Amino acid sequence: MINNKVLSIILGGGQGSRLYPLTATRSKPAVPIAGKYRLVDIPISNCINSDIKRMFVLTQFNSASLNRHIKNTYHFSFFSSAFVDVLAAEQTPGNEGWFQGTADAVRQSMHHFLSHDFEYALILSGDQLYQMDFNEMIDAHIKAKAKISIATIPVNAKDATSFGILKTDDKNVITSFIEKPDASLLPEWTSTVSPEMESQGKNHLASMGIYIFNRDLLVELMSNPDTNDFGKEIIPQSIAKHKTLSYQFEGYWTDIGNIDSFFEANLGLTDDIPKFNLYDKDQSVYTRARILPTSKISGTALDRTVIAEGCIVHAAKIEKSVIGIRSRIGKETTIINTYMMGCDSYESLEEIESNKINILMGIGERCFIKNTIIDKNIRIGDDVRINGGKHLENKETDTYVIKDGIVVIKKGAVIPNGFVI
Ligand code: ADQ
Repeated sequence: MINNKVLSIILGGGQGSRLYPLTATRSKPAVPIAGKYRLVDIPISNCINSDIKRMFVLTQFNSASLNRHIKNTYHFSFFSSAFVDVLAAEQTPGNEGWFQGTADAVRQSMHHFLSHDFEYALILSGDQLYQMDFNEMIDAHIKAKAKISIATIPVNAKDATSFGILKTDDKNVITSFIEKPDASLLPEWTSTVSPEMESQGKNHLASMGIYIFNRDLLVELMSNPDTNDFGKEIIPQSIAKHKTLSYQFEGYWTDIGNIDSFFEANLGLTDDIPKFNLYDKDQSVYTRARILPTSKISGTALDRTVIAEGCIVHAAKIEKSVIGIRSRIGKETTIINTYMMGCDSYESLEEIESNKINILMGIGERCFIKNTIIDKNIRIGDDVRINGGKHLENKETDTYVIKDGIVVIKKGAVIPNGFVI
């Protein structure tokens, strides 16, 4: 079995603020997605489904919610060598703290990896939505006697400028690579793709930021302290010296590293046939088993809506929305195009009585909420109107942020009765 020779390294996020304010008080891997999961569950589940069970998650800071989630979710047998370990940037006499980039994150954590027996390092991004059997990629890597492999996917010209773009020879060996090329350069960076991809205008081959490195080569490359990033430095500098294979992936894959793509990917789960299939028994997505009661819904017209466990819903209408665990939604409220993350706990009657805020956790009565992400543990009063959309300008207040027309209500925010956005 080859997968016991693989160690997985999940890049959990830099200092970047592309998912702010969702990352204001938690590290990126802990951001809740799809009503009941966390971002980190995606790469971890792909590893488990591929029988790769030794994983490190590299993160800038050790958030309590990430540690709690990993500790409460991934229990492996006492006799198994499987583990998921979170490694946060450490301040040591030799460095000031933060990882300076993806390669620096791996470099600073090398001493943790090297105490394990492995031949191949599988490096994964922490902010992508996809289901992939890594064994096929590992097999292709070994068969080609490659030193590095990169998972690749055809993309159109509009997307190509956000990715590493590459060209290969007829044996899928990468011959040239450019990180996030300027649009004017794209005509020189096309590849031969399948007729189906060609018909969709997807004739640029993009790196998915998923890499396999042979252990010895990774050790060698990480000994150069001048390179901090895989896409900008390590990959472009390596392809001429070390055989680098392109492993073309055919399935659904999307980057969810910013508010806009995160919002779209979550709402995409409400499609009749979602591109990301949470109902596939062979590709389960794992998360914490919370032992919550079923959801209780009264008098609500539901359309293309996903509702997690433990909710109490009296809304008038919910359309194209994802409603997360333990959400409470009051009477005559309408919710459209919205991702509500839910709550970490229920309020007890004593808590409600002693609560001076006077607004219950969840969403009150007669509210209208559209094009909004509602972070965890919020209190939205009665008669609140939040109408997100392109007509709104980017803005930040104590309780919400508007980014490209999407309103994001901050974690734990209290929105008073009658408030309008
Ligand atoms: P980007 O996604 O722009 O491009 P980057 O921001 O470096 O690259 O992020 C890659 C992954 O590493 C993400 O999951 C991110 O959260 C994480 N990460 C970033 N900095 C980190 C740090 N300092 N510590 C820990 N984790 C960190 C990359 C490649 C492109 C490729 C795209 C595909 O550079 O070539 O096309 O991924 O999405």
